[in-house]
Amino acid sequence: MKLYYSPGACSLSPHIVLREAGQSVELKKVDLSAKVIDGGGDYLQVNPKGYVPAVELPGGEVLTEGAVIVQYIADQNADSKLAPKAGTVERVRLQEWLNFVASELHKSFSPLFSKTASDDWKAGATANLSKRFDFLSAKLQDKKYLLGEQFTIADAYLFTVLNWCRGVKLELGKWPVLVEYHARVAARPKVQEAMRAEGLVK
Ligand SMILES: N[C@@H](CCC(=O)N[C@@H](CS)C(=O)NCC(=O)O)C(=O)O
Repeated sequence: MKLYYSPGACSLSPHIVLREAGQSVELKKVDLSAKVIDGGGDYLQVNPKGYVPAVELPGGEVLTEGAVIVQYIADQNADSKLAPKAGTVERVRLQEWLNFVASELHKSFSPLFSKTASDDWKAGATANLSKRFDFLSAKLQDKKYLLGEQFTIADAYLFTVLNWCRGVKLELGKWPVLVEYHARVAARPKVQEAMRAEGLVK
């Protein structure tokens, strides 16, 4: 599979999932400002929405939307147990988490990265994220991963967005449970491998 990515962006989540699933991955770096693929090519031809992630399947079909891509990879690699079986309540619990990360966390970070967002907007986004982190912290209090003992695709996504706290000066240290969780996921060999391949760690 080809993965269109930008270092450290939300595309890190499917990148981690591909490696956790034992899939080979061909990385295609995208310049998100110019919408140009490293080595040449118009990224808008791949994903007209202009954002990462996108994956190109061996047959040429392109999938977009991170929370959906990771479910496809997990289902194609069921033995890796990265998602409960489709149609079960456990799967819906996983989708609850994926949707929470996408709509309540991921997009709340956007103004914090923006050069044009007002200070008020940024303060509102930080307050919103803090409220969500309180909830998450309570949920993860006595759990290794979001669904319990088993690492899933929702953890790959949550880890990816928690990683952004440092860059936007949102002090994760206020939530020691989340600091521990982040470190636990970071320590996974496949997570390290993905981060290294994106140039995020040595
Ligand atoms: N709805 C998309 C959003 C993806 C997204 O926000 N990607 C960001 C990086 S984290 C991006 O590529 N932004 C550049 C742009 O929108 O031009 C998803 O969930 O996959």
